Amino acid sequence: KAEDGSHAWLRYAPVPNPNGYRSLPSTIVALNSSKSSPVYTAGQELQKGIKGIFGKSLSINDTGKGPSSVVVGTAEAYKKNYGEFDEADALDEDGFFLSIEERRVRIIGQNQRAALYGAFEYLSRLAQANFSLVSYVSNPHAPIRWVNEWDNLDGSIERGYAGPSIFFRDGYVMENVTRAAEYARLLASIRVNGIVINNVNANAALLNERNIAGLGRLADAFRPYGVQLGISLNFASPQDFGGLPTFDPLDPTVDVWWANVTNKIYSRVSDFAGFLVKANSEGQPGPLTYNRTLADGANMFARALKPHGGIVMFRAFVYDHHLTPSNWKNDRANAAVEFFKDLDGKFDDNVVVQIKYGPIDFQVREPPSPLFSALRKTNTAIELQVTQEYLGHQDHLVYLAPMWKEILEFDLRVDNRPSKVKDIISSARFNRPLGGSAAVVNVGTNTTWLGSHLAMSNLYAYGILAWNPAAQAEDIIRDWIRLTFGFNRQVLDTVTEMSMKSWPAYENYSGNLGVQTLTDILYTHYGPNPASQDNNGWGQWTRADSVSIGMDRTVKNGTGNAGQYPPEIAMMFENIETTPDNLLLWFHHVPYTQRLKSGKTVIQHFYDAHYEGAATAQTFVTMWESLKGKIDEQRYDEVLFEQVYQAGHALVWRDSINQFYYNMSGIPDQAKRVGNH
Ligand code: GCW
Repeated sequence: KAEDGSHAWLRYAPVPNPNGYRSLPSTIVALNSSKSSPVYTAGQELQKGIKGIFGKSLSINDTGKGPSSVVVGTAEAYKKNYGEFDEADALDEDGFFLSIEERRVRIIGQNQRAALYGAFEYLSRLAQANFSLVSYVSNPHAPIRWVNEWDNLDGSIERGYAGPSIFFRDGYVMENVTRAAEYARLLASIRVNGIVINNVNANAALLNERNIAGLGRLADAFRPYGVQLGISLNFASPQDFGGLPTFDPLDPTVDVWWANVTNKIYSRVSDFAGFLVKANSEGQPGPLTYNRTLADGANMFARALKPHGGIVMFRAFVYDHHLTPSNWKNDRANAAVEFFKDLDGKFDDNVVVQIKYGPIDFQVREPPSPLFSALRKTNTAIELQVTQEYLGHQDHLVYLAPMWKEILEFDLRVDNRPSKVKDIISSARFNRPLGGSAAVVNVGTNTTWLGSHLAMSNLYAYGILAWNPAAQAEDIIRDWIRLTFGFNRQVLDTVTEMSMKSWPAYENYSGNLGVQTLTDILYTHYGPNPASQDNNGWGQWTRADSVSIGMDRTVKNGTGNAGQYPPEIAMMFENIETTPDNLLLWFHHVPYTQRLKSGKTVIQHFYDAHYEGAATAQTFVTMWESLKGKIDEQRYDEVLFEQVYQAGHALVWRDSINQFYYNMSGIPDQAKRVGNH
């Protein structure tokens, strides 16, 4: 039967051998749930899921001691009805206890949304025909697990590849919030607890009366799923929208203005999550306009939010996009540390500095941002992208969990001690009260949410990793495939193989050795355009000339960026011999004839990698074709279309990049594929 992808991984398709599950409970007990509470939602979801998976209709009660029931509720409600339970003390905020016994299932959340997370977890097991009896507590790695949407009020989406906004149209929040609610449901199932609904290049008109009423509607749609609403703000709003003569963060009238706006939002959205702010970046206004610090700017919002319990996500993506390339020492990668390091400890407790995973901008390969190691007395969160801005716009299959894992597991060795990025963004390393992750997702009205069926594995993986960064990329994709495409073994193995090969393939046919993606950076961020990197103010330079390539980020001779890392890491990146090949050109400027650890020269590696990556992309087509008849026709055809396109575009990538560097260097390809032979 045709499937359009709108249910994503929440299809609740029938399992092949339901008899494997001997003791399906006969009722659902959703404890003390009022309509629109997440526990109520959990009850509905269990009912729907069990109906879909087993074809069995269960009734829902809100209290009960039935002998064979699925009980879902908060710890508090559970205790009231059934008495103490041992695991109660082990529950952190948003954590849940799941116990599956022969004739009883208990799903107990530390709070309402946690109970819903537990219900989704139980259903995910059932939907994967995993009927084992288990009992465990699952707690989140960090409290902030948000998504960011770069939706504009006119309904367009910056760097969105799945059609127009599901939140806005013609300047206003949409009347119909059905799809927004469906999105919140998807997010709750992967334990995302906040959505910032508008573009960080923010339009202050979001703060008008009609839109604030609209925010209320959206928050009402999200609330049953335990997802909180947040918004991006334009720093100049007091002036541009409020009519004040200034937006100076230290001007008391500005403070009062923000407090009023914030109060107004909270009077409509009592559980409002907070603000996301892009300031002094790419032409956006900010505190630096008034010679105030970035901390002054962030704390202004923090003060307004504090009485309500809200938080400020303040982006670290602050840099000068008019850098002069002729200065060898200029380096955009240095900006975040330069702007923020002296402010460590100066941010209010409800400010979180949101840091892109790498020092530049969502490239196919970057080291972790050094800022993670420089802020020890500041809450931090990592910013990832599900939307494939530089990674093929969802026209290319690029499963991102392996890339995110490399960053999250990277040990920055702060004070020569274990300091993995994942432990810095949680409280583990610096004992900060807040922290976590945000991912730019940019879903749109396309039925597949992201414009491609396979791209949804990235959204799924994001949620799983935000909850538990120790999860393995391959385990995540296998769960996702079973939930998305069912139980066929060949489908499982084939889509796993394609996915696991996809990021390395994309890296191979785009930018290698840490030189960056080599896509067009001036307009589309799509397709090969190595020439666009250099000789402009954006600072995504490769510094390629006829003999050499790469950014010299050493302390001894370059921009000093390597020295922004803690000593052990700085030393590793300072020296060519100890820099991993895949970041060689990120940190070093070398001749094309430089030998890699593999023994190949840089230029020969470019040529070979491009052939290899493009060849891998061709195999995705045949691999997918081998699944014909094993997947519903609609999704089979739609994915095939994408894979054929990717295969072709990979060849365009291969030949453009190889020809470009052949022309630049004049060095022939040893295998005689590149150039005029
Ligand atoms: O990567 C760049 C994008 C911009 C984006 C900016 C940011 C929303 O090209 O479109 O602006 O990053 O992250 O703020």
